[in-house]
Formats: sequence, structure tokens, C-alpha cells
Amino acid sequence: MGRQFFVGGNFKMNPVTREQKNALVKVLNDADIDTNVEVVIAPPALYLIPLKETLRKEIQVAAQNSYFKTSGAFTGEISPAQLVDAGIPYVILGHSERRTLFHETSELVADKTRAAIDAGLRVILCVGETLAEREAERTKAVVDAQLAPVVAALTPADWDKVVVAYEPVWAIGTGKVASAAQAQAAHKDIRAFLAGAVSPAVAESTRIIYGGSVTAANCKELGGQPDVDGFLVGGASLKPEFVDIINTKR
Ligand code: G2H
Repeated sequence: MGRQFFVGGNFKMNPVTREQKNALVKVLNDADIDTNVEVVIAPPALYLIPLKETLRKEIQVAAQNSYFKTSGAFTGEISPAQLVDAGIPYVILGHSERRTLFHETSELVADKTRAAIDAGLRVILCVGETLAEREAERTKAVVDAQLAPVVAALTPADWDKVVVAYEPVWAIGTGKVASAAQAQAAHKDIRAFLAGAVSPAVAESTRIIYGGSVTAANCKELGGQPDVDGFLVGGASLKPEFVDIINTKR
């Protein structure tokens, strides 16, 4: 079976008011969207349950982070079990903002991925290189090294719970989108890594989505690449053009 196109909206720490949040929900609920696409919205944690309760059923909800423990004295954290209990199906892990601003290592991301899957969540696993790493031609080495601890933590069967998001750090929120050729090359390399490190079947079936300044203007060319299975959208997911990105394949 082919890989279902996947479009995620990563709201990050937006919007600031419930009124703005309600307006975003209304845009999505009123929109004519391609029902062949899996659509997942990741709002700030306090909006998870309100979004789940007010968004149309075809659109799922994701947390932006979760911890690797089930409960306990971990101030500020949310556990995968709590998300599952609240009916939240997905979590984003390893986003570059968490790796950079909150010092998350690839080993911690792997522990969180293991715990999320054990609890019953699906994971949008983010990887990507910095500009300096790309200029030093280390993109593949960096991304492989980010994936390796996750490969070690998961069984091959776990990978049907994972969507890999390739997000070059230099393209995130900068307006500097990777070219379609750059995205395709990186996605092909990730698929080759998974083929060798996990299995050719897992490589073939795992969705690899692109994130980094995706807009309505560039989504068709990026989404037309054979190894680009969708997007993780930040800034543009807060605008009406997000509907056009969901409908990339129309
Ligand atoms: C990359 C992306 C969403 P943006 O972080 O995860 O954000 O589309 O704003 O670059």
C-alpha cells in the first residue's frame, strides 16, 4: 500500500488568545479539505483537549512534547499516558527547537519515543541539520546520528507508529525553504538509512515529511518529490493558506 500523504500543523507557542485559537479551528472546520490526507494539528498543551473537542473528526490532534516517565515529580512535563488518557493520538518529539533551546539530546529523544510508543502514542520524530553542518557536507551524518538512538530503542514493528519529519534547521521559520531537490535528496538518504538500519520494508512504508518554511506557494513542488510524503508546517499552519497545503495533492 502506498504511503498516505501527511500534513501536520505545528502551532508552536501560538496563538496567544483563546479567541485566536477558536478562529483557527473555525477555518479548519469550514474548509474543503482532501480527505485522503492525514491531518494532525499540534497546539500548545493547554489547547489539546479543547481542540480535540471542537475540531472536525477528520483532523487529529498532537502534543508538541512528552516526557519518558508515566507520572511523578517532573514539574512542567506531560506524560504519554496522560496524553493517551485524554484521547490524544500523536506527539511531536525531537523538534529542533527542543533540541536547541531545551538541550534535548538524541538519546533523550529516543527514550521519549520509546515511552510514547509504549503508552500507545504515534510519534512525529523530527531530525535535521544546521546550516554549518550542511555547509560542511555533514547533513547525512548528522541526520543518521539523530536517527540511530531511535533505531536502537525501537523494534522494526514500532516504526509503523512513527512519521519522520526532516526539518533542516536553517529553513525553520526563516523563509529559506529547502529546494525540492535538497529535500528529495535528504529524504532519500533517510529512507536508505532506515533500509540499512531497520529493514527495506520499514524504509518503504515509513512516511518522511518535510518541515521548514513550507507555504502554499512551495508545497506543490516539494510535495511532488517521490520521497516527500507530506509536511510539518509551522508559521503557515496559523494562516488560512494551511488549507491549501493540506490540499497539496489535489
Ligand atoms: C519547522 C516548521 C514546523 P516553519 O519547525 O515544524 O516551522 O514552517 O515555521 O518553518
